[in-house]
Formats: sequence, structure tokens, C-alpha cells
Amino acid sequence: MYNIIRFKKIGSTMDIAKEYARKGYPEWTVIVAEEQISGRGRMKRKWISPKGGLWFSIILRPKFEPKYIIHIGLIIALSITEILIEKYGLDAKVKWPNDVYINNVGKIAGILVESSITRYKIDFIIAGIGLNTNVDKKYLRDLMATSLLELLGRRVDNEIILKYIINKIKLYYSLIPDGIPLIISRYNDILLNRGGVVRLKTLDGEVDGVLKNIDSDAGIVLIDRNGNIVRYDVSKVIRAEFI
Ligand code: BT5
Repeated sequence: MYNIIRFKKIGSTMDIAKEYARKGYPEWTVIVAEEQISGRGRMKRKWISPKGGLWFSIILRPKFEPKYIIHIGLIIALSITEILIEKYGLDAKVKWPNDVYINNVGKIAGILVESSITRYKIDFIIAGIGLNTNVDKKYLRDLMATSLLELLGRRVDNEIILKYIINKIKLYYSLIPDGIPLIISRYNDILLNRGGVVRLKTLDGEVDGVLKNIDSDAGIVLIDRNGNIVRYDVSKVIRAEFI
């Protein structure tokens, strides 16, 4: 079960969800906004959130150790991608670590995970999801982004997609931590540009290599120019570019 709380026009579902989490609202409380004025991405980037799109945040209160928070973004990206493939027949891919792309077209969804940890225990996690459903392409022009409306040429039902996505996230969430190998294997099956060349901007400089896979700690594994296998943690990579 989950409980949806709806808003029309707000700043960001992340802030409202955090407020509700602090008030003690339970896991699977979902805050949905029709429109966000200050939707945000990672590293203070802006998230364009006009009316028509699906913008929401989920409160989670997992019992697992904080080291598994990294897998939350992965299972959400995996869930959305699988729904876009299974229900809408799209050539959707996960872009490491937690974006959803339509192959050769652009970004269709982004995920933002914020958490509150006290004394080495997870207090709550807010998982924010932005999916361009019925978003007119005029809003996405400068972003290398796309929407379901643009791809399918028709409007989709946000309520139905929301239900599909939450149900799938619930399933994968219940598999953390024991089912992480299964999650990672599914993730690798639909990984964007697997086998292609990727350039990572890391804290230690730039590195080019062939994208091999994602490992069970959510790190990216490449084969570099010299044929060596190299691995980077999510926290060490500033940007991943596919070239
Ligand atoms: C993300 O950040 O992709 C995470 C986005 C999370 C948005 C959800 S909406 C519900 C909840 N409430 C919030 O306030 N946020 C969450 P990042 O990887 O940093 O990507 C941000 C970049 O994506 C921007 O700098 C733009 O280039 C691009 N972008 C902005 N709006 C977009 C959109 N609607 N569709 C595709 N790309 C977009």
C-alpha cells in the first residue's frame, strides 16, 4: 500500500516530503505535484517541471544499513526503464547511475535521492522522481530531453504510470540487500551504451574506456586504453559522457 498526497503548484516535492517525513509520516507516503516552481536535480541543478509531467517524492524508512542507499537510485531508474519498455514499447535505457534515457533521443526521467542519517542509521530517505510524461517539447528544447507525449504522440495517464512505477519500485526495494545481484544483473541488461566508449570526469581527472558493466556496489567498470579493468565509485565520478 501507499498513500498519495497531492498538490497543485509547489516549490519542490522534495521539501514537502522532507517536512512530512520529519512529522513522522510513514514509509510509502508519496507527495505528487502538478507543477513545481523550483524543481531541483543533483548538485543544485534545476529540474524543469511544468504541468503535465509526473513529479513526485516517496518517503522511505528502510531498516537496511546506510551503505545500501546507493542502490535506491538504481532500483528506481531500473523500475522506470522497465515500465517504459514493458508498457509503452520504448527503447528505454538506464544511464548510470540514475537517469533514464531513450536510446539515441535523450533524457526522459531523472532521480534525486536525499537521506537523513542519525547515529549510523537511516532515519528516512526521500526519493524524488521526475518523468516527462505529458510535457510539451517546447519546454525541453535546450535540454537534449524528450517526453512520452513527444515519443508516443498522445497523452498518457499519469495516475496509471505512477501506480506501475511505485509497484515495481516496491518489488525491487524488498530485494535489498539479498537480491542486489539480481537487481544489478537486470540493470546491466538495459544499461545505456554498454560496450561503447565512455568518458568519465572523476575527482582524479578524466578517463576514457569501454563501458563493461556496473558492479554490485553500484560502481562503474571500464576497460581502459591499455586493456586494464578500472572501477569508479559513484561518489568519485563528477560526470559520465558517452562518446
Ligand atoms: C536529475 O538531476 O536528473 C534529478 C531530477 C529529479 C527531479 C525530481 S521531480 C520530483 C522531485 N522534486 C524535485 O525538486 N526534484 C525531484 P540531474 O542529474 O542533476 O539533472 C539535472 C539536469 O537535467 C539539468 O541540469 C538539465 O540539464 C536537465 N533537465 C532539467 N529538467 C529536465 C527535464 N524536465 N527533463 C529532462 N532533463 C531535464
